[in-house]
Amino acid sequence: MQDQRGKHSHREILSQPETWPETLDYLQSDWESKIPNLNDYDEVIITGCGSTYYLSIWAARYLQKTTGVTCVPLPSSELWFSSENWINPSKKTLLIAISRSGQTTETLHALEAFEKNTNGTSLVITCYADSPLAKMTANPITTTAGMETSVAQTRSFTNMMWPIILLGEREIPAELGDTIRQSAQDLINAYQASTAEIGKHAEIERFFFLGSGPLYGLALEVMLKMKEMSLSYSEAYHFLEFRHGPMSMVNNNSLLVGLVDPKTREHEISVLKDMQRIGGRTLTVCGLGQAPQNMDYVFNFDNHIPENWKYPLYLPLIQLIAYERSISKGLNPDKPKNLTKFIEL
Ligand code: F1P
Repeated sequence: MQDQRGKHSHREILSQPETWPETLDYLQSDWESKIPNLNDYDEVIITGCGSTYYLSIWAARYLQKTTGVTCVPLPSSELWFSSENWINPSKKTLLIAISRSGQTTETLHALEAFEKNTNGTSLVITCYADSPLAKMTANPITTTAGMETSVAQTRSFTNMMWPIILLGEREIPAELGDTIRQSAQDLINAYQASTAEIGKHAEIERFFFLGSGPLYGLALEVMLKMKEMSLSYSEAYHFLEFRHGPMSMVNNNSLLVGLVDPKTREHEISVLKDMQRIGGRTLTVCGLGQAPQNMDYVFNFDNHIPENWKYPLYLPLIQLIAYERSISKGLNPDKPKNLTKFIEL
């Protein structure tokens, strides 16, 4: 009997190069001409739970960087229970509510609370067009190419990133679909063997994911993937924050995964080198030619993708590491321990 463990997760992770152009085509035809302009608002609140809360953290920093509008990420429960702590009634606010399933109770309540307590505007992003959350607003963004069977979010997460990038960039570069498909497939072809080597590496027991600016939200997401899929010791920090205490946990069985930003690359590589000196191994994820010699592992993605459209490329290979580790530990990444696809209260 063939081992069926993780077959959905594996297929869904590897399908990202094909699904991303589908979502970009959908956005180009249905949304590019009418995507809301964040500069029409005084501030933006972005909310979700678990992976989609971490997506919100990435989105808030990315959108504030690209539009200059104040963007605040919140767990849905914060908005549900204490919207008055977060919403300024004198300001014109846009709420972006993100949920793969569109069924998470907290996020449904968060949207209700927002609409009840403000006269703000809301925008829903979900993978399921027929979900309760999608039906709560007149015009949801439905990234249906991200629908998935596995419990841990993989292609759903990266497909829900594209509408956020469009909100910042306002238009999709010509031919981006083909370029991003090729870049993603090249990444997987080049490093899939390394993801298996790292995933199965018996001497790696602790994972630390480091990212700054928008990449901190992605560091949180891959930290969660490693926990959900492989029940591993896994933490996430802003890059330079790691020296201020958490580095005390680095030992010879640690892997430091650096999601390197070209702008702050020098300082970020310096952190990774410091961790090598105290026994940690390093995985550097960055653009071509941005990693120095003697980093233990390097995942380079090509520089042909416009800077602000690169973010989804940081995820598939680390999702594969979590998948490989799960399988090597005899687990089933499709069915993480104690977890369901969404939390219904
Ligand atoms: C949110 C979520 C997932 C988590 C688990 C439980 O789901 O917390 O992030 O991985 O599957 O549900 P959603 O609101 O994005 O559907």
